[in-house]
Amino acid sequence: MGYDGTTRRALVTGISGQDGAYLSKTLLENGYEVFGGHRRSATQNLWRLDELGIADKINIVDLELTEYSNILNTVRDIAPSEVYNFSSQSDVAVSFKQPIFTGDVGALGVARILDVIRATDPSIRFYQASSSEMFGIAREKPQSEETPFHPRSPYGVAKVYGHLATINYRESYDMFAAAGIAFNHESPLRGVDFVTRKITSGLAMILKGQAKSITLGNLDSMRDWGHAADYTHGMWLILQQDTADDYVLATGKSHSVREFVDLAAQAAGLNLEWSGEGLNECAIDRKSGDTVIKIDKKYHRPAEVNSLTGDASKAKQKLKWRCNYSFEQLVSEMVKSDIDFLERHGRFF
Ligand code: GDR
Repeated sequence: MGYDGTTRRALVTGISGQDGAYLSKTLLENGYEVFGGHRRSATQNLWRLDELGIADKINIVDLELTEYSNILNTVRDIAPSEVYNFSSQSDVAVSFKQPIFTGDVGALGVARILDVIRATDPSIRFYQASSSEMFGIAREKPQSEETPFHPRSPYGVAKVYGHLATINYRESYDMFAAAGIAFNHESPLRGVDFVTRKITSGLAMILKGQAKSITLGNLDSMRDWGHAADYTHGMWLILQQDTADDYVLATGKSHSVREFVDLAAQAAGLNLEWSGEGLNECAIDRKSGDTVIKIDKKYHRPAEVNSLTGDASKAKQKLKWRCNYSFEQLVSEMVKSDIDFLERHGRFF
């Protein structure tokens, strides 16, 4: 069963992640039957699907992207019309410690899925989650689909392979293989190790008396932060086009980590005062005098991507894609949601 225009059956790899959850919600709202690929582990971590109220509507399947036969049998059994690949070791800092695993899943994993599609049913539409990390030391600003890649981490290197493999299969076998080059996209469902949610969850813990401070790395890093719900909608649109292509998904505005901290602190009712420089920089809450932000070298990376800003003109024009959330709305939603999350669950997971 291939893509016949009416059958709506999607396989989403990386179902336990932020994008897997938001995209699945969109797919369900559009009448799809959703199959979620999940790496087998001792504990099933599907809390994001619960938060969106869709956990019982998704068929969870064990899927391991390092196993070709597992992918082959899964695609054969499900016979999806669309496959969205969100599976990867997506933590850039961790990729320096686990470069081989990161490449196995993030680079070769993409080739394995593409080759399974080629061998089973080349009419299956494929979406690859490419990343702004591919630009690394960006040669121009803002970055578009035409900007050369210069990744700065094993994660970014793996993503370049996955991206180019997607284009190569499209050109070689006439497959509908498309990619979204997504800039940082955040939400209340973001993992707590990524800087935005580390900050918002940390602030919620400080307000609750569960933590005294948040320890960060490079505050000068600039990122183009959007809302994941907007981005996953764009990813779905990418697979609904007449032809497969690649699109940057970005807001076009970037902010420093320090700015994110300031805005999030304001949303949490704190007023920060910064002092010191480099590793000695810190921020105190003017009211309580408590040190809220500290710096530790261990959160600095062996190589950093200092600044990213995306140009999403192509997606806006061709997909009619728009961002509904402003940066301010994103930050305040995350802070509010984390205060509420801690109230409901007592801890973050
Ligand atoms: P990034 O996201 O590496 O851009 O990749 P992350 O939130 O981890 O880092 C953003 C920037 O913040 C700086 N930073 C810190 N980062 C973390 N995680 N923890 C800290 O304490 C900290 N302090 C400062 C980082 O150095 C960096 O410059 C994300 C991932 O989701 C990728 O999978 C995805 O492809 C890209 O976004 C787009």
